[in-house]
Amino acid sequence: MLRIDILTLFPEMFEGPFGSSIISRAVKKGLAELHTHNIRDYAFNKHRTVDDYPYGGGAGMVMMAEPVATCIETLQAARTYDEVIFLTPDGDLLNQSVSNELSTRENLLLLCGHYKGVDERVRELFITREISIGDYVLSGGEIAAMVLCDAIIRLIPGVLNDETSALSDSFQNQLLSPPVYTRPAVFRKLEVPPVLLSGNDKEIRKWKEDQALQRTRQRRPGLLSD
Ligand code: 6GU
Repeated sequence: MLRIDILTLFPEMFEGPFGSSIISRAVKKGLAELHTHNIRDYAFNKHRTVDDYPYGGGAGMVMMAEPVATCIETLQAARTYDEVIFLTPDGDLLNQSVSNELSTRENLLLLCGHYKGVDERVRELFITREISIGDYVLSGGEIAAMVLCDAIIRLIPGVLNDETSALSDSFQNQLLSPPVYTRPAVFRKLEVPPVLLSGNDKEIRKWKEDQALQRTRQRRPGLLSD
C-alpha cells in the first residue's frame, strides 16, 4: 500500500482534487493513503511564524528551516520514507518513467515550497529527491504535488477499472496515443475510420500502432529519438 504524506502551508488546496474521481476511489478502495500536514502547526512561536526575510536581501520571503524540519522529523519518527521529495521548479523533470518508479514505493513524503523557496539547509538535511512538473513557474508546490500524486496513484494495480488502460497511455511506451472515437459513426459528415468498425482485431491493432507512430512523429519527434 502506498502512503503519501504532504507537507504544505495550504492543506485545504488538496481537498477538491483528492476528494473526487480516480484518487478518491483509490483511497476508498484502500489502495492508497493520503495525508496532508499543515507546516504552520509545527511553528515554534506563538505567532505561528513559518517564513522570514532572506539573508543577503532580495525579493520575497523564505520558508524557515525549523517548522519544516520539526514536521518532517515528527513523521519520520513514525515510519521510514522511501523518498523525501521537494517540489521545486529547479528539480528533475517529472516524466512517466519517474511516475512508474514512484508508484512502486510504500511511503513518500512530499514537501511543497512556497514564497521564494525553503531554507537550503532543509534540502541538505532531509530531501532525497527534487521534482519539477515543467519549465514554468507556479506560485507554490501544491499543484505540482497534486499532479505527481495523480500520475503515481493511477498506476497502482487495481486503481483503474480496466487494468490494461494505464499500459496504453501516451508515454507508457514512449508514444503518444492514437485518436479515439465513439458513437455516432458519422458526426457532422465526419466518419469514424472504417477499420475501427471492421471487427478485424489485427487490422485495428495495426491502425492504432500506425496512428500512434504518425502522431508522435508529427507532434513529439524527440520522443522517438530518445
Ligand atoms: Cl514543483 N513548483 C513550483 N513552484 N513551480 C513549478 C514546479 C514546482 N514545477 C514546475 N513549476
